[in-house]
Amino acid sequence: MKSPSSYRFSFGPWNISEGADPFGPEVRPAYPHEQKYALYKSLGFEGVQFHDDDVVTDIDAKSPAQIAAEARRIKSILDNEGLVPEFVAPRLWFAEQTVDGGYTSNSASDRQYAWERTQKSIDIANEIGSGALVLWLAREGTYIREAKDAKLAYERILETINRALEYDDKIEIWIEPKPNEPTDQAYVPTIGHAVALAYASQDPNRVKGLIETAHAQLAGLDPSDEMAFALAHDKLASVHLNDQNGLKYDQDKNFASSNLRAAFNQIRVLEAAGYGSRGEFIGLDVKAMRTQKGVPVTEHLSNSLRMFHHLVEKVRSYDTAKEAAFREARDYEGLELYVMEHLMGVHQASSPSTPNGEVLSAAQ
Ligand code: GLO
Ligand code: MG
Repeated sequence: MKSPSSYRFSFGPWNISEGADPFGPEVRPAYPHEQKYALYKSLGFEGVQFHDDDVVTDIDAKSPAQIAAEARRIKSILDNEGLVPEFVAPRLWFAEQTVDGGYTSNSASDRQYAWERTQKSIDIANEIGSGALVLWLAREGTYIREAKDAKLAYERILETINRALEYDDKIEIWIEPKPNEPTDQAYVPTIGHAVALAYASQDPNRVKGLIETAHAQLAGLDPSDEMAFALAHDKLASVHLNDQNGLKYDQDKNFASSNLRAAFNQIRVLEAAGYGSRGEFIGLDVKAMRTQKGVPVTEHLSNSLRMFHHLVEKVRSYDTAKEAAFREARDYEGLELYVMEHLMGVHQASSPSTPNGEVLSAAQ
């Protein structure tokens, strides 16, 4: 088993934010973008998740040569800080041309813009030394079903994936599914959809998924089962651990803060599958509370990481022989009590019982 320190952690610069929400302005002055890199190591992170324009600002106004030069400059900052870029994601939800989506827009020129941003993102990934393109398909969906031809939209998404695989014969494409927000209904809402696209693509080995806890919860699904599905197909390229309190806007709460047991189960599934042993990152995608004072606010990152480490310990001290005995006896009441008391740090007396109520010795 790996020690907790052998996990590698990443977050994106957007996770250090100014605290604006749709109901009010920034509550903290912006922390200069390029000074954020210096915070990573001391917070316990080594990977940087990037949007294309986190690397190259004002990307639409720049030539390919300017984009490459700017990307190389950021790469040298990363090298100096001892950081690695985890992925680059085209930010296809900000520009005027992506108001109605990128790859699935009804406008041919907007689709062309989305493709060009995708090419630029792959070029940037190559310059900074990342082998992965993340597609969070933010606006690839509809607010009303009649707005787009959904079958055509799915065909267009697959066509774009194939185009990207052809454009670069090494890049991996990691799809980050999310069921809603900013659209009412997003295409590719779950990891099942993403894995289906991977298998349908020209090079299934290079198309994988990135599962965010909150996105699975927003789809009404259990994040650990979603992770298990991807792992069973060897398609879990990365995770965005965070949390979510019920079905509402995407909250990006601190990992384990709302659903402790679900968080335990995510780590239980990741650990059992040896996730991370091929260098996969544990990514966080957490937002600071708007109420938090200070500049920059980073407690949400360090606290989430701390909870991750605590839960790794909980997974490693979890008695799997006991679990097996409870399963054998089909005593899931007993198993649940064991799990709950284990998480609470309560001394456990519970053991599986036979249908007659006798305590099974194997589990004692
Ligand atoms: C939003 C997503 C977003 C992505 C990021 C990388 O809900 O989680 O934060 O992770 O854009 O693609
Ligand atoms: Mg995310």
